[in-house]
Amino acid sequence: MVHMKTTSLIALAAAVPLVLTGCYSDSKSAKEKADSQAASAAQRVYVAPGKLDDYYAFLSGGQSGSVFVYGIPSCRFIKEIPIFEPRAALGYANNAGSESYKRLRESGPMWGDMHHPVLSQADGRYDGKNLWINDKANGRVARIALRTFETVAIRHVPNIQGAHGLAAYLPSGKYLFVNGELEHDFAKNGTDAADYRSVIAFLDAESLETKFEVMIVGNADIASSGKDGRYVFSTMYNTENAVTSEGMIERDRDAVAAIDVPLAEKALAEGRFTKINGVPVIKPEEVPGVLTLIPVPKNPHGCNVTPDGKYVLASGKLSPTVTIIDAHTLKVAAEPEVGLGPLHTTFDGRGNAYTSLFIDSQIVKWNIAKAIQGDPTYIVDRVDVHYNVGHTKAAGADTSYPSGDWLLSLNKLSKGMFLPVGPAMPDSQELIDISGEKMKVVAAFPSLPEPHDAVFISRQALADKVAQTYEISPTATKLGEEKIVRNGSQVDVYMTCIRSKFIPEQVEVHEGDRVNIHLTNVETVRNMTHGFALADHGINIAVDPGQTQVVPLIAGKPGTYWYYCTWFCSALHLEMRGRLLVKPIGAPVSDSIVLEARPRAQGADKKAAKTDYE
Ligand code: K7E
Ligand code: CUA
Ligand code: CA
Repeated sequence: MVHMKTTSLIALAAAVPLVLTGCYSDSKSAKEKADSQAASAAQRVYVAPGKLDDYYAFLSGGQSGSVFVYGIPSCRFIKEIPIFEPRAALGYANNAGSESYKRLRESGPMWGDMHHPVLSQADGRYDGKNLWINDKANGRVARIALRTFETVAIRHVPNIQGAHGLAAYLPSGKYLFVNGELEHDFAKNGTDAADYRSVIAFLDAESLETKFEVMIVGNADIASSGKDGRYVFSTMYNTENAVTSEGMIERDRDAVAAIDVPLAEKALAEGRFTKINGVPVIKPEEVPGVLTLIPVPKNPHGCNVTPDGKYVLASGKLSPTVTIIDAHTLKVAAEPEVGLGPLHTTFDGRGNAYTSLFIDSQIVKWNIAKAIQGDPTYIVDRVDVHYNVGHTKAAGADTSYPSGDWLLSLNKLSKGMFLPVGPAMPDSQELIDISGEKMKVVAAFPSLPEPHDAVFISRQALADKVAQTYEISPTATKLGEEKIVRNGSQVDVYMTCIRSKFIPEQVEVHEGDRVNIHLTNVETVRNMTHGFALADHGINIAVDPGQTQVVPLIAGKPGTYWYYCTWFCSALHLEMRGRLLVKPIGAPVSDSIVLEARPRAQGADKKAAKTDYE
């Protein structure tokens, strides 16, 4: 298919000069047509400065370890939410001993590979409360509270390798479930691969504590929940339980796994499980019916339940088909051919499915009901994307009410889209207008590596949910109550900041002291984030209005170390700084908070303090 496209492009290119020389007015009208198409596409995505986008899309950042927030339709990059990697600019996990550092460090390494962002729902719609994401590399799941757009929980999931597919159990949302894509060596003998098993882990959606797991032979890849509280689904591409890529494609059919969640809960209550590493693990051979394997063609990938909850769709990957499975009876309803390399499927709420075709580099739109009825006209449209699309996601497609206007194509390669910027090129994402019968690619934008999946929330669903300032904690330092508390070599500095001053502007400590800076930003207006960087100590934090952050540090060699604000907050931003005065051990230190504007050098006459510039 890729080859065919190239050939037809060459044919097209060869035909162009003929058209140009043959008929000037025709070519002019063709150019006008192209211009007007470009103008209308540009208009569709144009959001004037100061105007708001209709959607905020959360793109999983892949191995960048953070989630990228983009405005849709403008494709403007709005914010990064760091999760599995430190980000100094946001004061996230970059200072050893800080809260965010500890949370990340205690759960695993300081990086992650994030694939599947999931938004919390209530009554079939996004409720604007939580965003969850997996870390495939290190078996973790994180929760971001949308009230602050900050990571509030990270947990390691026991008994799992390659925490991959992630979804919320619907409609209650009480669990998140995450799939073990890489088979786990439970016996810990490193050799008997035939004994490897995977689990699908069910986590408390708030605390992320693992409540129970269901063991499977083979692996679990992508996840999706039924909508009525009975089954959750996972695709499995390695039912062979093989350890080589050839072995993993031996069978013509692999499976979609359906887990009966109420039955699993019953088994738990009856004690029919084995505790492994502190987690109750249900073995399907001991609880008949808890796991049903539905055969589907060769190494399926995407797993997507339709908005009405009637069907679960398994995208064929190595088979040019999508298998439509009845989500209640678990019977295969149809297996329409859609194109080469189907990976993921998404929905517009009008009965159409949109499947990404990795090999064809296309999004194909097809009608689900027609495919089930065997109506040969089920393919509605195809559109080329650039290039090699992985996930595709339409606005609201995971809810019961997709909005059917925009679709993102998350492409793996950008060949030819941008001037080479080194051998490593950016990924390319494309925005497609799906409001009409035909799809229209209207914009493309690069991103950091490498978003897999995305999820959109409408502006309205977020608008009144996000805090503009933190509520000042009752224990936070108040303006005028700043102090320095010493306990041997432990020094706690209770500091405030407000435009354009830190209080105190001078802190005296001894070399090697363990210093905690408890910094409260006492601003009460939005936008007024201040930073605190300490020269030559590797320290930088960001403190939002109303927020208190604690930064531990070890005082260095005797001398003067300036701390300064790193967020450009006011005309006196550069003057917003103070000194950490490190004294030799045993030297007297002062706890004074307020300084004279121009301190006089002790016992020195005026001349001695003069500089060449005075
Ligand atoms: Cu298809 Cu990890 Cu969602 Cu990537 S997975 S594309
Ligand atoms: Cu505070 Cu700059
Ligand atoms: Ca297989």
